Amino acid sequence: MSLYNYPIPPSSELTSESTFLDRRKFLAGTTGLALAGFAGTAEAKGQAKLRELNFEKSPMSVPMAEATSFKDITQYNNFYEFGTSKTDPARHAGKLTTVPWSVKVDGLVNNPGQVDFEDLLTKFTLEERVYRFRCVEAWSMVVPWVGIPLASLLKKFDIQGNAKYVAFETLVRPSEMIGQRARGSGIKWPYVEGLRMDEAMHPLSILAVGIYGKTMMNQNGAPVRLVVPWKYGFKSIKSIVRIRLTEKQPSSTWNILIPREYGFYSNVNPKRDHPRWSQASERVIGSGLFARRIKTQMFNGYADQVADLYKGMDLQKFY
Ligand SMILES: Nc1nc2c(c(=O)[nH]1)N[C@H]1C(S)=C(S)[C@@H](COP(=O)(O)O)O[C@H]1N2
Ligand SMILES: [Mo]
Repeated sequence: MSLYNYPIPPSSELTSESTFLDRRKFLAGTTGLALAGFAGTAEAKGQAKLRELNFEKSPMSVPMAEATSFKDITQYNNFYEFGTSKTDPARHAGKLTTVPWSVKVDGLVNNPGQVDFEDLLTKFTLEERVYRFRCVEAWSMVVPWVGIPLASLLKKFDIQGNAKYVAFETLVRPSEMIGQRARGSGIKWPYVEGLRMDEAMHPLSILAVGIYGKTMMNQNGAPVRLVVPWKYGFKSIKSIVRIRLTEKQPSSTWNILIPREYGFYSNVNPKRDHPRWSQASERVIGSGLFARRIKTQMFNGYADQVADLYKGMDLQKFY
Protein backbone atom coordinates (compact mmCIF):
# COMPACT_ATOMS: atom_id res chain seq x y z
CA MET A 1 0.00 0.00 0.00
CA SER A 2 1.32 3.42 -0.84
CA LEU A 3 1.37 5.95 1.94
CA TYR A 4 2.39 8.75 -0.37
CA ASN A 5 -0.75 9.70 -2.24
CA TYR A 6 0.42 13.31 -2.22
CA PRO A 7 3.01 15.06 -4.38
CA ILE A 8 6.54 14.53 -3.15
CA PRO A 9 8.82 17.54 -3.54
CA PRO A 10 12.20 16.83 -5.12
CA SER A 11 14.96 16.94 -2.56
CA SER A 12 16.44 20.09 -4.10
CA GLU A 13 13.37 21.94 -2.90
CA LEU A 14 13.69 20.66 0.63
CA THR A 15 17.10 22.19 1.27
CA SER A 16 18.10 25.22 -0.68
CA GLU A 17 21.74 25.81 -1.42
CA SER A 18 21.86 28.83 0.84
CA THR A 19 20.71 26.92 3.92
CA PHE A 20 23.26 24.26 3.07
CA LEU A 21 26.03 26.84 2.89
CA ASP A 22 24.79 28.38 6.11
CA ARG A 23 25.11 25.05 7.74
CA ARG A 24 28.69 24.60 6.59
CA LYS A 25 29.49 27.87 8.24
CA PHE A 26 27.75 26.75 11.40
CA LEU A 27 29.68 23.48 11.49
CA ALA A 28 32.93 25.35 10.99
CA GLY A 29 32.08 27.52 13.96
CA THR A 30 31.47 24.66 16.35
CA THR A 31 34.31 22.32 15.55
CA GLY A 32 35.98 22.87 18.91
CA LEU A 33 34.80 21.14 22.03
CA ALA A 34 31.31 20.33 20.90
CA LEU A 35 32.27 18.12 17.99
CA ALA A 36 35.40 16.71 19.55
CA GLY A 37 33.49 13.69 20.79
CA PHE A 38 32.77 12.46 17.27
CA ALA A 39 36.19 10.93 16.83
CA GLY A 40 36.06 8.83 19.95
CA THR A 41 32.57 7.45 19.85
CA ALA A 42 31.14 7.54 16.33
CA GLU A 43 32.69 4.26 15.36
CA ALA A 44 31.46 2.33 18.40
CA LYS A 45 31.23 -1.35 17.65
CA GLY A 46 28.29 -2.17 15.40
CA GLN A 47 27.10 1.42 15.25
CA ALA A 48 26.05 2.38 11.72
CA LYS A 49 28.27 5.10 10.32
CA LEU A 50 26.83 8.52 11.07
CA ARG A 51 25.51 10.30 7.97
CA GLU A 52 25.43 14.02 7.27
CA LEU A 53 21.90 15.40 7.15
CA ASN A 54 20.53 18.29 5.10
CA PHE A 55 18.42 20.48 7.29
CA GLU A 56 17.06 23.95 7.81
CA LYS A 57 17.55 25.86 11.02
CA SER A 58 14.50 26.37 13.15
CA PRO A 59 13.80 29.68 14.87
CA MET A 60 12.40 27.67 17.80
CA SER A 61 15.91 26.90 19.02
CA VAL A 62 17.67 28.14 22.13
CA PRO A 63 21.18 29.55 21.50
CA MET A 64 23.57 26.98 20.06
CA ALA A 65 26.25 28.26 22.44
CA GLU A 66 24.45 26.52 25.30
CA ALA A 67 24.59 23.10 23.64
CA THR A 68 25.98 20.17 25.61
CA SER A 69 29.02 18.49 24.05
CA PHE A 70 28.51 15.57 21.68
CA LYS A 71 30.51 13.50 24.12
CA ASP A 72 28.18 14.13 27.05
CA ILE A 73 25.08 13.70 24.88
CA THR A 74 26.31 10.26 23.80
CA GLN A 75 27.83 8.96 27.03
CA TYR A 76 25.31 9.84 29.73
CA ASN A 77 22.06 8.21 28.66
CA ASN A 78 18.92 6.45 29.77
CA PHE A 79 17.91 3.59 27.50
CA TYR A 80 16.76 0.65 29.57
CA GLU A 81 16.71 -1.70 26.58
CA PHE A 82 20.49 -1.62 26.95
CA GLY A 83 20.77 -1.64 30.74
CA THR A 84 19.85 0.45 33.73
CA SER A 85 22.97 2.56 34.28
CA LYS A 86 23.80 5.83 32.52
CA THR A 87 26.85 4.31 30.84
CA ASP A 88 25.19 1.08 29.66
CA PRO A 89 23.61 2.55 26.48
CA ALA A 90 26.96 3.83 25.13
CA ARG A 91 28.47 0.45 25.84
CA HIS A 92 25.74 -1.83 24.46
CA ALA A 93 23.58 0.06 21.97
CA GLY A 94 26.08 -0.32 19.11
CA LYS A 95 24.79 -3.88 18.75
CA LEU A 96 21.42 -2.70 17.45
CA THR A 97 20.86 -2.97 13.69
CA THR A 98 19.00 0.12 12.53
CA VAL A 99 19.04 -0.53 8.77
CA PRO A 100 16.49 -1.11 7.34
CA TRP A 101 13.99 0.63 9.62
CA SER A 102 10.37 1.60 9.21
CA VAL A 103 7.68 3.01 11.46
CA LYS A 104 4.18 1.63 11.25
CA VAL A 105 1.36 4.16 11.64
CA ASP A 106 -2.08 2.74 12.35
CA GLY A 107 -5.11 2.94 14.61
CA LEU A 108 -7.60 5.75 13.99
CA VAL A 109 -6.30 6.90 10.59
CA ASN A 110 -7.92 6.57 7.16
CA ASN A 111 -4.65 5.80 5.47
CA PRO A 112 -2.69 3.34 7.66
CA GLY A 113 0.74 2.24 6.47
CA GLN A 114 4.37 2.58 7.24
CA VAL A 115 7.10 5.02 6.55
CA ASP A 116 10.69 4.02 5.84
CA PHE A 117 13.45 5.83 7.66
CA GLU A 118 14.94 6.88 4.31
CA ASP A 119 11.65 8.57 3.42
CA LEU A 120 11.73 10.51 6.69
CA LEU A 121 15.09 11.91 5.59
CA THR A 122 14.16 12.75 2.00
CA LYS A 123 10.42 13.42 1.83
CA PHE A 124 10.09 15.72 4.81
CA THR A 125 11.75 18.98 5.71
CA LEU A 126 14.41 18.35 8.34
CA GLU A 127 14.98 21.13 10.84
CA GLU A 128 17.69 21.66 13.36
CA ARG A 129 16.22 22.58 16.74
CA VAL A 130 18.44 23.22 19.70
CA TYR A 131 16.21 22.18 22.58
CA ARG A 132 16.53 22.04 26.34
CA PHE A 133 16.20 18.47 27.52
CA ARG A 134 15.39 17.70 31.14
CA CYS A 135 15.34 14.31 32.83
CA VAL A 136 12.99 13.54 35.69
CA GLU A 137 16.06 12.79 37.81
CA ALA A 138 16.88 16.52 37.79
CA TRP A 139 19.69 16.69 35.26
CA SER A 140 19.56 18.55 32.00
CA MET A 141 21.27 18.99 28.65
CA VAL A 142 20.80 21.17 25.59
CA VAL A 143 20.73 19.08 22.43
CA PRO A 144 20.98 20.23 18.80
CA TRP A 145 18.43 17.82 17.42
CA VAL A 146 17.62 17.40 13.76
CA GLY A 147 14.05 16.29 13.27
CA ILE A 148 10.71 16.72 11.56
CA PRO A 149 7.59 18.08 13.22
CA LEU A 150 5.56 15.07 14.39
CA ALA A 151 2.43 16.74 13.01
CA SER A 152 3.80 16.74 9.47
CA LEU A 153 4.15 12.96 9.56
CA LEU A 154 0.81 12.25 11.24
CA LYS A 155 -1.13 14.39 8.76
CA LYS A 156 -0.02 12.15 5.87
CA PHE A 157 -2.04 9.31 7.37
CA ASP A 158 -5.32 11.23 7.50
CA ILE A 159 -6.27 11.21 11.18
CA GLN A 160 -9.88 10.28 11.98
CA GLY A 161 -12.05 12.69 13.96
CA ASN A 162 -12.39 10.46 17.00
CA ALA A 163 -8.62 10.09 17.52
CA LYS A 164 -7.68 11.82 20.79
CA TYR A 165 -4.24 10.41 21.63
CA VAL A 166 -1.07 9.19 19.97
CA ALA A 167 0.64 6.03 21.28
CA PHE A 168 4.29 5.17 20.57
CA GLU A 169 6.22 1.89 20.79
CA THR A 170 9.93 1.06 20.81
CA LEU A 171 11.43 -1.95 19.05
CA VAL A 172 11.48 -5.31 20.85
CA ARG A 173 14.56 -7.28 19.83
CA PRO A 174 16.11 -9.08 22.81
CA SER A 175 18.83 -10.60 20.61
CA GLU A 176 20.29 -7.09 20.15
CA MET A 177 18.96 -5.37 23.26
CA ILE A 178 20.68 -6.78 26.30
CA GLY A 179 18.34 -5.03 28.75
CA GLN A 180 15.37 -6.88 27.27
CA ARG A 181 16.98 -10.17 28.24
CA ALA A 182 17.79 -9.11 31.81
CA ARG A 183 15.27 -8.84 34.63
CA GLY A 184 16.74 -5.78 36.35
CA SER A 185 14.48 -2.97 35.28
CA GLY A 186 11.06 -4.61 35.74
CA ILE A 187 9.90 -2.93 32.51
CA LYS A 188 7.46 -4.89 30.37
CA TRP A 189 8.59 -4.53 26.75
CA PRO A 190 7.96 -2.78 24.46
CA TYR A 191 8.69 0.60 26.05
CA VAL A 192 5.53 2.61 25.35
CA GLU A 193 4.63 6.28 25.57
CA GLY A 194 1.74 8.54 24.66
CA LEU A 195 0.70 12.11 24.01
CA ARG A 196 -2.64 13.88 23.87
CA MET A 197 -3.51 14.85 20.28
CA ASP A 198 -2.93 18.58 20.80
CA GLU A 199 0.46 17.86 22.39
CA ALA A 200 1.44 15.61 19.50
CA MET A 201 0.37 18.21 16.92
CA HIS A 202 2.14 21.06 18.73
CA PRO A 203 4.95 22.47 16.57
CA LEU A 204 7.52 21.87 19.33
CA SER A 205 6.98 18.08 19.19
CA ILE A 206 9.44 16.50 16.80
CA LEU A 207 10.55 13.13 15.57
CA ALA A 208 14.31 13.43 15.84
CA VAL A 209 16.53 11.68 13.32
CA GLY A 210 19.86 13.29 14.16
CA ILE A 211 22.07 15.25 16.55
CA TYR A 212 24.80 17.78 15.67
CA GLY A 213 23.90 17.63 11.98
CA LYS A 214 24.27 13.88 11.53
CA THR A 215 22.18 10.79 12.12
CA MET A 216 22.27 9.88 15.79
CA MET A 217 24.18 7.34 17.83
CA ASN A 218 22.12 4.29 18.80
CA GLN A 219 22.28 5.22 22.49
CA ASN A 220 20.28 8.37 21.73
CA GLY A 221 17.44 6.39 20.14
CA ALA A 222 18.50 5.79 16.55
CA PRO A 223 17.24 5.91 14.00
CA VAL A 224 14.15 7.87 15.07
CA ARG A 225 12.94 9.03 18.47
CA LEU A 226 10.43 11.46 19.88
CA VAL A 227 11.46 14.80 21.43
CA VAL A 228 8.92 16.74 23.49
CA PRO A 229 11.00 19.48 25.10
CA TRP A 230 8.53 20.71 27.74
CA LYS A 231 8.16 17.24 29.29
CA TYR A 232 10.52 15.09 31.33
CA GLY A 233 12.92 12.98 29.29
CA PHE A 234 11.10 9.67 29.64
CA LYS A 235 8.29 10.89 27.37
CA SER A 236 10.83 11.19 24.55
CA ILE A 237 10.66 7.55 23.50
CA LYS A 238 13.54 6.10 21.48
CA SER A 239 13.92 3.78 18.48
CA ILE A 240 10.25 3.99 17.53
CA VAL A 241 8.68 1.26 15.37
CA ARG A 242 4.99 2.00 15.76
CA ILE A 243 2.72 5.02 16.16
CA ARG A 244 -0.94 4.37 16.86
CA LEU A 245 -3.78 6.88 16.96
CA THR A 246 -6.27 6.06 19.73
CA GLU A 247 -9.43 7.29 21.36
CA LYS A 248 -8.41 6.26 24.88
CA GLN A 249 -5.41 7.58 26.77
CA PRO A 250 -2.58 5.13 26.04
CA SER A 251 -0.45 3.65 28.78
CA SER A 252 3.14 4.69 29.30
CA THR A 253 6.01 2.60 30.61
CA TRP A 254 6.92 4.58 33.72
CA ASN A 255 3.29 5.11 34.67
CA ILE A 256 2.69 1.34 34.48
CA LEU A 257 5.81 0.67 36.54
CA ILE A 258 5.40 3.30 39.31
CA PRO A 259 2.11 5.21 38.85
CA ARG A 260 2.51 7.22 42.06
CA GLU A 261 5.77 8.71 40.79
CA TYR A 262 5.18 9.07 37.06
CA GLY A 263 1.96 10.34 35.54
CA PHE A 264 0.75 10.55 31.97
CA TYR A 265 1.47 14.25 31.42
CA SER A 266 4.96 14.52 32.92
CA ASN A 267 5.26 18.21 32.18
CA VAL A 268 8.40 19.76 33.62
CA ASN A 269 7.13 21.48 36.75
CA PRO A 270 9.49 22.82 39.44
CA LYS A 271 6.54 23.17 41.83
CA ARG A 272 5.66 19.52 41.79
CA ASP A 273 8.35 17.36 43.35
CA HIS A 274 8.94 13.75 42.52
CA PRO A 275 8.01 11.79 45.68
CA ARG A 276 11.68 10.92 46.17
CA TRP A 277 13.43 14.16 45.19
CA SER A 278 12.96 17.83 44.42
CA GLN A 279 12.29 18.90 40.87
CA ALA A 280 12.99 22.58 41.58
CA SER A 281 16.53 22.60 40.24
CA GLU A 282 18.64 20.67 37.76
CA ARG A 283 22.26 19.65 37.38
CA VAL A 284 23.75 20.82 34.10
CA ILE A 285 25.46 17.86 32.45
CA GLY A 286 28.95 18.67 31.24
CA SER A 287 29.49 21.57 33.63
CA GLY A 288 32.43 19.85 35.23
CA LEU A 289 33.56 18.58 38.59
CA PHE A 290 31.60 21.12 40.60
CA ALA A 291 28.40 20.53 38.71
CA ARG A 292 26.44 23.69 38.10
CA ARG A 293 22.81 23.64 39.26
CA ILE A 294 20.21 25.92 37.74
CA LYS A 295 16.62 26.61 38.69
CA THR A 296 14.19 24.54 36.68
CA GLN A 297 11.71 26.55 34.65
CA MET A 298 8.01 25.78 34.29
CA PHE A 299 7.49 23.63 31.18
CA ASN A 300 11.27 23.50 30.87
CA GLY A 301 11.29 27.12 29.69
CA TYR A 302 8.68 26.61 26.98
CA ALA A 303 5.72 28.02 28.96
CA ASP A 304 5.02 30.79 26.44
CA GLN A 305 4.47 28.18 23.74
CA VAL A 306 2.66 25.42 25.64
CA ALA A 307 0.99 26.71 28.83
CA ASP A 308 -2.26 27.20 26.90
CA LEU A 309 -2.54 23.46 26.30
CA TYR A 310 -3.14 22.97 30.02
CA LYS A 311 -5.33 25.95 30.83
CA GLY A 312 -7.76 25.09 33.63
CA MET A 313 -6.04 21.79 34.47
CA ASP A 314 -4.80 21.08 37.99
CA LEU A 315 -1.14 20.32 37.28
CA GLN A 316 -0.59 18.89 40.77
CA LYS A 317 -3.22 16.27 40.02
CA PHE A 318 -2.41 15.72 36.36
CA TYR A 319 1.34 15.25 36.79
N1 LIG B 1 12.71 3.18 24.45
C1 LIG B 1 13.17 3.97 25.44
N2 LIG B 1 13.08 5.29 25.31
C2 LIG B 1 13.54 6.10 26.30
C3 LIG B 1 14.11 5.56 27.48
C4 LIG B 1 14.20 4.13 27.57
O1 LIG B 1 14.69 3.57 28.56
N3 LIG B 1 13.73 3.38 26.53
N4 LIG B 1 14.55 6.40 28.49
C5 LIG B 1 13.92 7.74 28.55
C6 LIG B 1 14.53 8.61 29.54
S1 LIG B 1 14.18 8.29 31.16
C7 LIG B 1 15.28 9.70 29.18
S2 LIG B 1 15.82 10.84 30.34
C8 LIG B 1 15.65 9.94 27.76
C9 LIG B 1 17.15 10.03 27.64
O2 LIG B 1 17.55 10.41 26.35
P1 LIG B 1 19.10 10.58 25.99
O3 LIG B 1 19.80 9.35 26.48
O4 LIG B 1 19.16 10.71 24.51
O5 LIG B 1 19.58 11.80 26.70
O6 LIG B 1 15.19 8.91 26.88
C10 LIG B 1 13.90 8.40 27.18
N5 LIG B 1 13.45 7.47 26.15
MO1 LIG C 1 14.71 10.28 32.36
